Amino acid sequence: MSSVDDCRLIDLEKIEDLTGSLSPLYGQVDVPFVIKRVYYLYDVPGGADRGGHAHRALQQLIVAASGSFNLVLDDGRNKRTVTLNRSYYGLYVPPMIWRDMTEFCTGAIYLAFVSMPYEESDYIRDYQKFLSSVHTPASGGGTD
Ligand code: T46
Repeated sequence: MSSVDDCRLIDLEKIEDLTGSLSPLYGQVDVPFVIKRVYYLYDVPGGADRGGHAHRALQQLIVAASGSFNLVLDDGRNKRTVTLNRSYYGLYVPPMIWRDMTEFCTGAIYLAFVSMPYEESDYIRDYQKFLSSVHTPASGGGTD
């Protein structure tokens, strides 16, 4: 079962010159999975909160491509808040971590590289179900 300590910041390469900065990212090199999908959140109203779910199997690398936001990570026993505000850090989040995204600044862009196509059945959106799943021995997240 994943723990919030398994969520780790990964330093991405930063190539900079007077005209700006660029960070390349390779699946299975910078992130420990094959990248199957990329999505991004934008036009999030300043101060808004999103998230409120866990993924049964999905792994993610999350980057603040612009601006800042917080990720509140919860493994069912411990919580940890990580602020992302630099585009050359990625936060790796393994499966079965409940996450809330809070305090988006105006103009923030949340960029995610993930290990699976979109599948609603991979989401746990009920916190009590999440707690039951992580507190059941040998649970892989179960089904709804
Ligand atoms: C995560 C947090 C931190 C799609 O149709 N395709 C997609 O690839 C995605 C990501 C979403 N959707 C649909 C599903 C929902 O009807 O877009 C709607 C909003 O998605 P969701 O509830 O997942 O949005 P967030 O911002 O709560 O969650 C997102 C990611 O989905 C999720 O993986 O961990 O950011």
